[in-house]
Amino acid sequence: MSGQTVQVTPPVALTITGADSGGGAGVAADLKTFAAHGVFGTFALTAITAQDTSAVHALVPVDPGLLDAQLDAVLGDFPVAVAKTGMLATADLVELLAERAAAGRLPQLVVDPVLTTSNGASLFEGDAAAAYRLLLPHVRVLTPNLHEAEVLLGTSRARYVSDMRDAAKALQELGPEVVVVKGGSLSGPRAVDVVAGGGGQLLELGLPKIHTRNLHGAGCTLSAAIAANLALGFAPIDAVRRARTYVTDVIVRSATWMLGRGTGPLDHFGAQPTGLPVARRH
Ligand code: PXL
Repeated sequence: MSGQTVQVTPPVALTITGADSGGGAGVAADLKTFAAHGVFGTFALTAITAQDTSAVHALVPVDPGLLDAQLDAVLGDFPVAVAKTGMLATADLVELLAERAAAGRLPQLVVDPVLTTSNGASLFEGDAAAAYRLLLPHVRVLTPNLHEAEVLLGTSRARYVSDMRDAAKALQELGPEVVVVKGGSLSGPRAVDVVAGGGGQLLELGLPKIHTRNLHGAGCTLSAAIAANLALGFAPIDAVRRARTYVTDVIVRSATWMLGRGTGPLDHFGAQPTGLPVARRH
């Protein structure tokens, strides 16, 4: 074999999401998470936002034709193992993706049905429930937070883990193989996620809440880590467990970061390399 180079194809994931100019969420969070897992990341942008750690100052969705062209380019050239969605911006773009998914073009689809930023700013225009219901039959893993679960189901405010169990089961009936209802916004010392898996199995996964000002992009990071683990060959429930561990580590490591005046971003790659200037306090 002397003189010959062995060529390898790394696992490839595709994220379909928005651009956050603050670098903390959306495509930036997803590509960093893929890279941290050794997965090659490709993307199709749904929207550009002018955004920082406190607010969304401008938001422009892409034209459906431009989203389609990005999907054609990536899916035509790369062996995409997993596709994931984040901010889809408009009901029109969700419907376009539902058509592509129904045609079998979005493998092992992970859907994070993003409707707002972590600061509560709206990132979606149109009837989210009607549009997402077209996409859900083609979904491998769905990761709503409590608010998103309520919007998709048309139910009122969840207060207890038992409400989350009901929501996870009801969402699973709309098509996804696995549903992860994220309960971080419920009061109490623990962050509990309810996972509806195959065969009607319901799991409650709890972790102590971490006190930090830096959670911008945590939802994107969880769903991207699930997608990365699927691309690496893990089964959905194992991918969810591994992704939760990754996100928890990242949040713990980022708690000392001081970036921006609002909800700060996450450190996807661990401690800062030595020799770099230390971050200044504002
Ligand atoms: O924090 C969620 C978020 C904010 N901004 C953009 C995003 C997302 C999640 O996908 O894409 C642009």
